[in-house]
Amino acid sequence: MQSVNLGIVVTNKAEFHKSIKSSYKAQTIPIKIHVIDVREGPVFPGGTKIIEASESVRVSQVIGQYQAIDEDTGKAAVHIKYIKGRDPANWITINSNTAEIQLAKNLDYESAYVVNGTYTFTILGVTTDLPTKTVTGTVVIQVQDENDNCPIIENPVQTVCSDAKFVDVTAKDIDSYPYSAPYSFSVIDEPEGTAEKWIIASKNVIPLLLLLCPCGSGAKKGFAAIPDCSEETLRKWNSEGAVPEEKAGFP
Ligand SMILES: [Ca+2]
Ligand SMILES: [Ca+2]
Ligand SMILES: [Ca+2]
Repeated sequence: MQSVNLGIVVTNKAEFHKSIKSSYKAQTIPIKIHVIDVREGPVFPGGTKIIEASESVRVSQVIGQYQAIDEDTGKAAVHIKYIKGRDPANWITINSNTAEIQLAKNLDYESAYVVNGTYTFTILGVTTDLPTKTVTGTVVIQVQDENDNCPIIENPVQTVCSDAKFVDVTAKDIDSYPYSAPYSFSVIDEPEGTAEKWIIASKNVIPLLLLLCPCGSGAKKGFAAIPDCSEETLRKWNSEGAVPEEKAGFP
């Protein structure tokens, strides 16, 4: 709106004298208001943009665009450059002309920078004509988890005595459900015949193990290393009773 036309009339609040009452005629005084244009400058529509992107999105791929709007025209702002604001993990590259958002690094759902599945950074729009104005927009990336981490056995080396009835085996996986637990366990048949001796009773317990203590190293507190692997020695060690030093025939 460049100008506004108004009309006003003026009269007394008090009633007119009867001598002029009949002759009074309201006279409209026109007033024209010229509206002076003031540059509002650009704004990021909504102030926040939400983008969905998977962990599997490749580096350099454009995942979105967040252009500022010129409030005077309602269209994409011109005479503006875009730069990155706060980007805590340095994952983002901004195209200074188009405000396209590219990945500088792979998104990582498991990163400490991702909170409740979202990564937040800011984009700045700086006008190139004077007076310079800077506007800030916030971009929230909703990172979609992928199964990009293998589960690992939490206790890969365990030392137990040969009369142990079972061994607990647990696994962990830093992905979220369903890319972590529940797990599937299986016993590798190495050496051949091993798998037949083990029964996986539940998802994380392997009972009824026929397991001999490893020789030499690897013994933990509560267990002692067996000096050698001869069958005779193992048989003695495998019986209940005193520690090896007190057993007859043990060196
Ligand atoms: Ca990841
Ligand atoms: Ca993942
Ligand atoms: Ca996983």
